[in-house]
Amino acid sequence: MNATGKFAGFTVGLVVIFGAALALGSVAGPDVAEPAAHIAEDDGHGTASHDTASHDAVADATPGGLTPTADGYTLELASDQVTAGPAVPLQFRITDPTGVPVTDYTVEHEKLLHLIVVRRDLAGFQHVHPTLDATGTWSVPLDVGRGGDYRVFADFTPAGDEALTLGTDLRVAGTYDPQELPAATPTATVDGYTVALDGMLRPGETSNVTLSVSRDGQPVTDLQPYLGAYGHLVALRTTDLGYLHVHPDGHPGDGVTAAGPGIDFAVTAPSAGDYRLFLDFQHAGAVHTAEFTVTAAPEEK
Ligand SMILES: [Cu+2]
Repeated sequence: MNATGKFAGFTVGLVVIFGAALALGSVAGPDVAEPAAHIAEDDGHGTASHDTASHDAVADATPGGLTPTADGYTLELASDQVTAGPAVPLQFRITDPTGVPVTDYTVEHEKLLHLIVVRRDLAGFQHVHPTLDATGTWSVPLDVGRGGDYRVFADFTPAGDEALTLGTDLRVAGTYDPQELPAATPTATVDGYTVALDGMLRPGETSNVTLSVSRDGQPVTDLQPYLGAYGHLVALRTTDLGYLHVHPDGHPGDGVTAAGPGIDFAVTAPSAGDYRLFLDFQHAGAVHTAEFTVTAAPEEK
């Protein structure tokens, strides 16, 4: 099926659904803007329980994002093939167990949905926040300057349901220059910052990992909250791009958590092998992403 045909199907279906809802007089205007009340909850007392929940979630042996359908929800791209470019429009929707596009989401970390995109060789990582329209279609420009197969992860919580991460492939036509997985190193540099990783990943166990940020040899102690935390960590298993989204222990304003240089995470690697870690942090008004390769291996006895 070509892209246009698929998207036309979307639209017709939506008109029918909206028509039916209007006839019943029951349509509540889809809330496109992010509700301020939910943001306040996420910044406040709600965060502690959320962090506990996310740690429980990663303790599950199966990473997220391996399938486009889970718990009845499905991630559908309007088109699964695009041409390489610096701002390629991507459109998608999440359908619920009855096949209807989801328009109502619970804010997590200040956003209704987090979209992670990375090429299958783990190059070209991006973490973006698409906009939702009234029909349940999400839109965002992607920076896919090189060709290849990309994995698209939607990390979200449908209103009244559990958080989940769905994943699907996006084929990008263009020159493909596959990269070797960078070797495992304890430090990464990005935009003039050095990030040092302290800790080991152990398969099937929860490990404490500290990522410490410095610039020009000086520890950075004025990290800025980004999406309600001092750091966001995505770990992808290199064999299949199994997805772990890990939040730090503690949060800004809890009276305990320092604004750097160290950011502490509890990470549960579901199996032995290589992982690529992507740390988003904010300093001096800009967001940076540090990348590491880490090997999870059992402790030598
Ligand atoms: Cu996000």
